[in-house]
Parts: sequence; structure tokens; C-alpha cells
Amino acid sequence: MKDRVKIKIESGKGGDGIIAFDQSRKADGGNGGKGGDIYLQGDVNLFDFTKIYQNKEYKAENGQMGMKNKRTGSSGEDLVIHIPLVTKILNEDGSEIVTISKHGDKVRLLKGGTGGLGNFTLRGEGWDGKLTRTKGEEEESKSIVMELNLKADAIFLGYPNAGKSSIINSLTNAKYRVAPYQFTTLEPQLAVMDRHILMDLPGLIEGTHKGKGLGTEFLKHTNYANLLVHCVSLENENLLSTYKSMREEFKKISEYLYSLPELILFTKADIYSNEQLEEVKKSLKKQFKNKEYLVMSVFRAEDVKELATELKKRLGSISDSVIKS
Ligand SMILES: Nc1nc2c(ncn2[C@@H]2O[C@H](COP(=O)(O)OP(=O)(O)O)[C@@H](O)[C@H]2O)c(=O)[nH]1
Ligand SMILES: [Mg+2]
Repeated sequence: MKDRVKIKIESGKGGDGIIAFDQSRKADGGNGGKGGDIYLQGDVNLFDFTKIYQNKEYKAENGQMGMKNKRTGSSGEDLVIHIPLVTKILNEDGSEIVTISKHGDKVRLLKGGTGGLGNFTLRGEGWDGKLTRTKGEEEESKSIVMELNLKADAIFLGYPNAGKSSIINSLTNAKYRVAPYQFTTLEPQLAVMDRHILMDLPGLIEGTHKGKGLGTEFLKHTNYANLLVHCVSLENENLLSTYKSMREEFKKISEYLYSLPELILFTKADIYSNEQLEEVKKSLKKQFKNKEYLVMSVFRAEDVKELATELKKRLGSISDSVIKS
């Protein structure tokens, strides 16, 4: 996935004003046209920067020179670059210019040059003496870096092997790699359930925030979620301490992540017999008082259905994502 790209942008130069005279030696040189602006516009239908080329120069059209008969040159066309959501725009030195997070949001980054004045504007009709006009204003140019932060409604997190990818698979049509070893998911993946975007992130381990495991680059994708689905496998001996140490990790990653509404999923319920499961549920009730959780197996259709209903209920009220149909 391409989630960082550097490009050069350049607005259009203003067209020059010209010097011209009509048959009776009256000044009639027109003004130059305005150069085109450079805009960035958020588009929910894009998911990465594959259509934007690294180091490419994006240039808006120049304004045209003025013309005889007092005619103004035509304006250069603006250039609108469509970008996915949420995109942070940075200067080369890393300072932030703007973040575009909504479909249709349009920001002007560079202004095209103003057109120069022709001798008609400068001297007025009837004047036929000194030759004079002004040149169009120069274009602006700069390099910018664009960084994509994926926008998800619900983000699935938990230790590797907790069953996150399997659950997202069963909730959506996505076909993720599911494998019984750690780190099968190497980059953030998005899947759509109804109108809601679910995000699968690579397995977190303690120390992830310090770059252990898969590094920290992907953690920025947690910044725009509305709901945290915390998956804990029932295979763990001590569920409470497993849960708590992951919460500690969330806290170190970001306050935002830590403060998100959380739904806990205790996964792989099928490893227990019905009787054993009743015992497990009893102890969960004590240990996870005041927490919201579901106990489920991805192999039981009714569990998956219950989870889907629960997610839709929650996301329906807090989600603001738009998917164009
Ligand atoms: N018994 C059982 N195994 C599961 C369940 N969900 C996932 N698994 C298995 O656990 C392993 C890890 O699952 P995966 O979805 O890749 O976990 P992730 O690392 O959290 O994405 C795979 O072998 C899955 O088949 C479940 O509900 N019950
Ligand atoms: Mg996975």
C-alpha cells in the first residue's frame, strides 16, 4: 500500500499584458490572464496514492498573454488533485500544512499569478506615447509530502493470533490471510461491513510503541477510528492480565486510542465444552465487571451474527463515514 508520497506542485504564471495600437494609434493592448491555482480535494472513493506519482511535478496552466482590441488573455485552468481520506499535507521540513479528512473538502495550496496589464489599461484610450505594459506575476512552486491515515470506523486490535483477521473475514467479504503464526497481517487492511469500515491492524505485542515487532509506522492509522474492538483469545491462561497489558500498550501508543469506546471480544470459545464455557463466563462476569464484552467463536454462525448486530448498532450511532454507492 502506498501511503506516503512527495510531489512538486506549481501554480500557473500570470499572462503578460501586451502593447498594441489600433489603426488610429490608440493604445489597445489587453491584460494577461490569471494563472491556474493548485487545489487538493478529499475523495472517499480513493484508498491510497497509487494514482499519484512520486516526485512528479503537478502544474496548473499558465495564463495567456493579453491580446489586441483590449482583450484579456484567457485564464490558466486550475489543477485539482484528488486524494484519499484522511491525508495530512506536510512541508518538506515536516511541518503540517493542513489535514483533509472529509469527502469534498477542497484546499488551495498555491495561487496562480495575476495577469500583467496591457497598455490600454495602463494608459487609457487615446494615449499613443510611451510604450508600457506589465508582465504577469510569476508562478509559485513547492514540494509537499502527503501522508495517508486510513480512516476506519472500528479498529480491531489485540495480540497476534487472537483471531482478528478471521473475525473480519466472517463479517465481510474480505479474504484475509489467516494463518496460525504471528504477524500474518503485514499492513493495515480495510474491509467494509454495510457502510462501516473495519480495520485490521498487524498484531500488537508489548513494546510495539517502541518499534518492537513491526515498527511504529502503522500506528498512525489508529488516529481516526471511532470504536476499538479488543480481541482476547480464550486460550490465554490469565485473561485479565492479558487484557490489562494490552491496555497498557494502547495507552503508550496514544491517549486517543486508550480513550476510545471499547468492545472486548473473547475469541475461540469453541475450544471449551459447553460446561467449561459456563465456568469461564462466570469468572469473566466477576473479572470484567463494568466492561462491555462478547464471548464468541468465529466457527459459530450465531456468534458472528450477534457480533455484526452489535457492531452495526454501535457504529450506526457514532460513524460519520460515507461510502458512495
Ligand atoms: N478454534 C478457533 N480458532 C480460531 C478462531 N478464530 C481464529 N482461529 C484460528 O486462530 C489462528 C489465528 O487467527 P487469525 O485470524 O490469523 O488471528 P490474528 O493474528 O488475530 O489476525 C488461525 O489459525 C485461525 O484459524 C476461533 O473462533 N476458534
Ligand atoms: Mg491477522
